[in-house]
Amino acid sequence: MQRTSAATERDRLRIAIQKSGRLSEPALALLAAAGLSWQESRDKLFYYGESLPVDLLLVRDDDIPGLIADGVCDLGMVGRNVLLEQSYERESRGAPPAFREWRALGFGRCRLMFGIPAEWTWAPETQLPGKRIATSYPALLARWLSDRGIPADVVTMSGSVEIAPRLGQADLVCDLVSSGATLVANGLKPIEVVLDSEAVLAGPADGFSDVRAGIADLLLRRLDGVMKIRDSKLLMFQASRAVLPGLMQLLPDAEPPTVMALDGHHDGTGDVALQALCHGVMTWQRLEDLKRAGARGLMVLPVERMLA
Ligand code: PRT
Ligand code: ZN
Repeated sequence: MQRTSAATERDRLRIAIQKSGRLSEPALALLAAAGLSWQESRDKLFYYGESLPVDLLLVRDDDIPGLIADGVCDLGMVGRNVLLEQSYERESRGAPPAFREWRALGFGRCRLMFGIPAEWTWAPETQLPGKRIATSYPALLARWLSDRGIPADVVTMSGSVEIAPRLGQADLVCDLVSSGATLVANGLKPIEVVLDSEAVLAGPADGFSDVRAGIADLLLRRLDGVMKIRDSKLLMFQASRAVLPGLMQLLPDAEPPTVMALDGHHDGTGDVALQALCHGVMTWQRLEDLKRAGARGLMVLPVERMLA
């Protein structure tokens, strides 16, 4: 079942996803939501597509861009940080572009940031020259530095970057951050975003010219549909008309809302009930912000299907 020479395989699409890590589950969930189902190989490294001719290869995330470049896989789901790092690395040695981001997937969000000693006040142009910066993303960091003409030493490390300053291997770090807790626990403060990252669908720099083009098109359309509705919620609340502009500012991701006057207030001044389809994640924090801004009786309803 598992063919080894993918380069000769032209009738099925093969997607690389992370075997075990932050991106594994959400990648599988997204593909499943797009209607894909599989038969797993015994070693769980290869999933044979049943509902569509789309197979999965489960690998280390760092291998994904290379697998696309080599034609072993057609597409991959990988962090933008990994994809861009390897693109810049290829570029720096004059290799032609072999992969690019096809879609942002909306999960695995994080930021590549500097982590500096807590007592520093950030002044990169004057502070960084001659400093040693530990990172697992040397090409991304080198580009950031050279864009600003800052001569600093890039110390490449494959893991545990955050402890480098304590061990005296570096003066500061440039590392992935989500909550920032790891940096803070190591006496560093996160500052300056070098890259905003999330999982992306990566594909070859050029599209496909055989039957895989049609399969990839179908898959992309389904993924777009799933992503559009994934975080969408119907938000309902009441408020006085006077505070509506302020409330709408808190809802930049909302479609134009339906606004209904509540009984006895048809003079354009009283209270309204409002419903709006929101595409961003409706967190408790956002609901609390809306409440503070004057929304009452807030309700968040799931959206099952949408046909525009
Ligand atoms: O084995 P394999 O090589 O496949 O896995 P991996 O260990 O390289 O990858 P994994 O699963 O750790 O991360 C995969 C991808 O998830 C990364 O390339 C990013 O695109 C994305 N991602 C999202 C993150 C984080 N969030 C994140 N927080 N990757 C790493 N981290 C690290 C961070 O650097 C810190 O050390 O997690 C730690 C906790 O972060 P804080 O800021 O919340 O403390
Ligand atoms: Zn990795």
